[in-house]
This record gives sequence, C-alpha cells and structure tokens, in this order.
Amino acid sequence: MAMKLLLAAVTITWTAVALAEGVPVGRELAAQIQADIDWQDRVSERKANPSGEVMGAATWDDASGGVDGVKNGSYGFHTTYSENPWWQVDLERSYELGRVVIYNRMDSDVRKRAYGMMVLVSPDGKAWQEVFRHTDEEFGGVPDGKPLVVDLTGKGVSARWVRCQMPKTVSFHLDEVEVYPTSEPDTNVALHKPADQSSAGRSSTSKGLNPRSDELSFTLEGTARMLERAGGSLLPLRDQEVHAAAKAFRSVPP
Ligand SMILES: [Ca+2]
Repeated sequence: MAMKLLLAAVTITWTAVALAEGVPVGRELAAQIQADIDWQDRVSERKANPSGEVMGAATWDDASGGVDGVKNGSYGFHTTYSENPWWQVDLERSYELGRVVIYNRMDSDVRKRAYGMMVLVSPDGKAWQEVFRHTDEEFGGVPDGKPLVVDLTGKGVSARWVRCQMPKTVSFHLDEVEVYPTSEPDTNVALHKPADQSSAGRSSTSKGLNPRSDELSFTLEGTARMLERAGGSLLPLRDQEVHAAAKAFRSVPP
C-alpha cells in the first residue's frame, strides 16, 4: 500500500513537472517506476533473507520496532533463526554514550535467547568495536522492571551506530533498546531513529513506517540510473530534468 501511494505521489508530481518542463510521461513511465519498485523489493528480500523464509516485513521495517517507544514485554523486532543475528540503530550523529538500556522479551519463556548478547558500536556503520558482553545473569524488561543496563559512563565510548548482536545461532528479538548520551542523560537518542537488522522472517512485522535506509529509498534519479543500466531508452531525460523532477518529488509532504 505504501509503495502504491508513493507511486501515485511520484506519478502526480512527475506529471506536474513534466507539464512545466515539457517532458513526455505516461503509462509506460509509470510502469517502469513500478517495475523499479518491484525490483528493489525483490533484491532487498533476497539480501535480507538468505534462508528463503517468508518475510513478514523488510528488515528495516521490523527493526524499527526496537526504537518505536513501545515497551510492552513482547518483541519489538524478530530476526530469523540464524548465525550471529544482529540489530542496530543509527543515532544520526555521534554521541559520547552513557547508558544503553535493553528491554528483553518477556511474553514467553524465551528470554534466555538474548543472554550472551554483545553490544558493539561504530562511527561509520562498518567498523565495529565490542564494548559490552552479557554473561548468563538474568535480565528482564518492562514486566519485572529489570532491563539490562549497559553503563558506559566514563569509558570514553563515542559512536553513531549501536548494535546488539548474538554470538550464537538463535532467533534474536528484543522489546526495545534505549541509548542515553552523557550530554543528555535523560534523553533516549535512539527513539525513532533508523534501525536495521540482519534478517527478517515470518515473525517479523511491519511497523507502518516509510523506508529510511539508503538501500530502500526511492528517487527518480535512482530510477533513471537503473533504467540506464538496464539499457532502457524510455527515459530520454537530461540530467537537469531528472534533478528537477527528483527535487519536486522530495518537496511533496509525507
Ligand atoms: Ca518497541
């Protein structure tokens, strides 16, 4: 549904731009844009889900449940049963980290799946440093008021990305992850930030948000490049026309 609305917005905006700029558009272009969306969906599914298990949602979509502010003792995200599964959040800028507070799933007897979890941080989303590793002591979440509190205060840990990862083969799920920087110890800077995870499966669910990762973002520039690579000639657009159309598209209110 979101993609259809997106397509409608693109088509309408493109048509408006086309009228102003004199660019020919029509059903053929709309079909190509839809093909682009379908292609991106297929590629992201294959990449995210090597096991072939049916996905309930895209990885970024399910992962957003770990930072949606909903803490109810159930799972906010849920990977497939896989080797070293991970979940991460992009804080969108670097912070000196004070605390990472992790709420476990408590709605069935699976809380031990998260035991042994590692917390890693990264300045760029590529190079990771382990800053914490849980041992076997119990930790809970909302129902018992005993989330795992990873205290990094005074350890000089600065990062933009925070990742939770399991060092074993397991289904990985948590209720919520909160990140508090030393500069604002009462502000959860992870709330509603872009998240992602290693895989999504039948237990993954859509949280109804718009795509936020670069991989899934949709632009007319991207479509034009994709058609060019595919050898298509349906878009005889000059760079400036593509740029103008993309700029107009981005100005459409969400
Ligand atoms: Ca949540």
